[in-house]
Amino acid sequence: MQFIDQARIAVQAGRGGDGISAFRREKYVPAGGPSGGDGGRGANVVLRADANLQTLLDFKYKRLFPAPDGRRGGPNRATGASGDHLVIKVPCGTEVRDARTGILLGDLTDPDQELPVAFGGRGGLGNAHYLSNRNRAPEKFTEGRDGEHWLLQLELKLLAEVGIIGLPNAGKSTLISVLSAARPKIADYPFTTLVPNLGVVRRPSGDGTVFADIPGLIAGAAQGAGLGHDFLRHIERTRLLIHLIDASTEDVLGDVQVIEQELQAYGHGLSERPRIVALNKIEILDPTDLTELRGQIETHVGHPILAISAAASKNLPELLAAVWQQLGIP
Ligand SMILES: Nc1nc2c(ncn2[C@@H]2O[C@H](COP(=O)(O)OP(=O)(O)OP(=O)(O)O)[C@@H](O)[C@H]2O)c(=O)[nH]1
Ligand SMILES: [Mg+2]
Repeated sequence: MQFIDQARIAVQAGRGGDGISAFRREKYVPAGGPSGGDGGRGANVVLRADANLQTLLDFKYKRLFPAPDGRRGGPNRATGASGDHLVIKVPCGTEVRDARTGILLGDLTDPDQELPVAFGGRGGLGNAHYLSNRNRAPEKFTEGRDGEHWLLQLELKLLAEVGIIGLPNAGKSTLISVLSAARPKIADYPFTTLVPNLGVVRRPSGDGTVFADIPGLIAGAAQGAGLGHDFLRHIERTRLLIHLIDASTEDVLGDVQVIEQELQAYGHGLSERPRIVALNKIEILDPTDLTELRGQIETHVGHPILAISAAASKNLPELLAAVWQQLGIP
C-alpha cells in the first residue's frame, strides 16, 4: 500500500572565499611580488540516499540547510580552505524536484547514491593572478561568488509495513490516531473507515514506520463481501498485521474467528503473515472478566496476546515494543 510523504526544504551552498591582496616580504628579497592567494570554494549541498531512513519525518522540523562558505585566500599564494560539502541524508526512493518549476532533479533509489543539489560559489582570485609586465605590483583581487540557493520538493512513496485489521468498530482508526499524527474519522458505528488511512509511527531510533488502518473486514470479505477484497489486497503488501479485537462485544471469540477465517480464505499466505493479536477497549471490562476473556483467546490462538485500550492509552508502549521486535527493529 502506498502513500506519498512530502517535504519542502531550502538548500544554500557556501559562498566562495574572497581572494586577497598581499605582497611577498622576505629578507634579502628587495621587491617582493604579489602573493595574495585565492579564496576557497563554497561547499556544495549533496543529498545522499540512506537505507536506514524510511520517511521524510525529520524534514518536518528542519527545513533550512546551509553549507559552509569557503575561506579567504592567504599570503604566499595560499588558497583558502574549501568548506566540507553538506550531506543531507534522505530515504531511498526519494524524488527531488525544484519546488518552483516542478522539474525533476533526480531520483535517489539506491543506498549511498548521491545527488548534488546546490553548488558552492567559486573562490575569488588573489592579486598574484594579476601580475603582468605592465603591472608588477597589482593590488587587484576579486570576491568569492555566492553559492546556489534552491527550494526543493522531496517526495517519497511509502509502503505500509504494519496493517491494523479487525472487524468494523474494533477501534482500528482510534489506534492509529493515538500512535501517529493521522487523524482519521472515528465513530461508534461500523464502516466508518472506507479507505485505508496511513500514519507514520516513530520508532525508538527516531525514524518512522508506516502503519495502515484498514477498513473493517466482515465475514465473506475474501469472497468480496463489503469492500473486503480490495483491502485484503492491501494487507497482502504489509509485513506485519495487528489483529485488533473489540473486547466489549457479545461473542468475542466468534469475532476473532471471523477474521481468522477471512485471512485463511483469502490465501496468498496471509494467514501465515506475522501477526500480533491485541484485545482492545479493556478499560471497560472488570479485571476478572478480562482475565477470563484473555485466557479464552490465548487458548484459542495458542500464544499470549496483548490487552490494550486505544482510547484510554493502556499498554500501547507494550504493543509498539512487540511491533518493533517482530519487525526486527532495534
Ligand atoms: N471504550 C473504548 N472505546 C474505544 C476504544 N477504542 C475505540 N473505541 C471506540 O470504538 C468505536 C469505533 O472506533 P473506530 O476507531 O472508529 O473503529 P474502527 O475499527 O476504525 O471502525 P471501522 O472504521 O468502522 O472499521 C468508537 O466509538 C471509538 O471511540 C477503547 O480503547 N475503549
Ligand atoms: Mg475506522
